[in-house]
Amino acid sequence: MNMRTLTADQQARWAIDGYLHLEGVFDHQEVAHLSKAIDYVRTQPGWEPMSGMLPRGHYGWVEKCVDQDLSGFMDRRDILPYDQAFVDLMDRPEVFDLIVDIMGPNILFSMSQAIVRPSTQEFPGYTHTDGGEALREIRVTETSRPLAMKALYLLSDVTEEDAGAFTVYPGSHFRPFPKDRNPPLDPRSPGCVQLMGKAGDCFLFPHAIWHGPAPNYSGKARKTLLYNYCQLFIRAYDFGALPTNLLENMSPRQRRLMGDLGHNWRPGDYFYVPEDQEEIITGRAA
Ligand SMILES: O=C(O)CCC(=O)C(=O)O
Repeated sequence: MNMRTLTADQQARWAIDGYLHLEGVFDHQEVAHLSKAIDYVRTQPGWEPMSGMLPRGHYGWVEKCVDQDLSGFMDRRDILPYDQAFVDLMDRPEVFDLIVDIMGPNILFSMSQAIVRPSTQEFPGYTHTDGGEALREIRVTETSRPLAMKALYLLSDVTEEDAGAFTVYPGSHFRPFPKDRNPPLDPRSPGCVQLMGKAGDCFLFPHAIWHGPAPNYSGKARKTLLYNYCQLFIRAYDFGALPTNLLENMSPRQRRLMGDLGHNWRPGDYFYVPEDQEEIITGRAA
């Protein structure tokens, strides 16, 4: 099976700017389905940040989202169990093929997330790298594969400034960033770009680029899905042990992406990959 690869133009953009914009990955129907699935997630138990109760970056179990208004804030992690469409999105070819081209085949699916950013004057946006305190200190060179990267799917149109856009500091994945500046650099500081896009578009970016959500003063909520991939020897964010309940309904490739190597754990696993790793990830094993 031939997988898609980056075009020469995409390779240059990835190497220089540090992100890619893929237009029209979902059609209207899919956007509507995924958007409804997010509304459903809001009513269900799951993992959410617990402001003031848990440290930054940690998620706790809630019975449902605190805000039941469909346009209110929600940040839900580990969304695969809520809808088969969320599982299928793990290796959707138009996007996944490019991720494999960028990262190579020895990868793990490490996080799924649904975020709703309401229109509000209260939230100024923020800028960060992904992966916590240690990963923030690591920038790989332009000839290296990334340690981790994300696909961000827009489920709302973002076609004007300060409407909850995904923002990036282009090229910041290769440079020291003035992260201790006071006040901190944010989505409205010079050098930051608010990326416009339509519902159904996708942005790809590595963990090391400085990025984050812009404020949303648009009058309407902005919905996104985020899917994170890392090298196989890195840990997943969303589960400490294999989520065996999910594996049953997954394809061999999806199971491998979850970290199911096909045998019980033994020393060396994840660093030295199974012999069929490339076949499984490229779909040639099916
Ligand atoms: O767009 C958002 O709401 C947050 C996206 C982001 O910064 C991230 O996934 O790290």
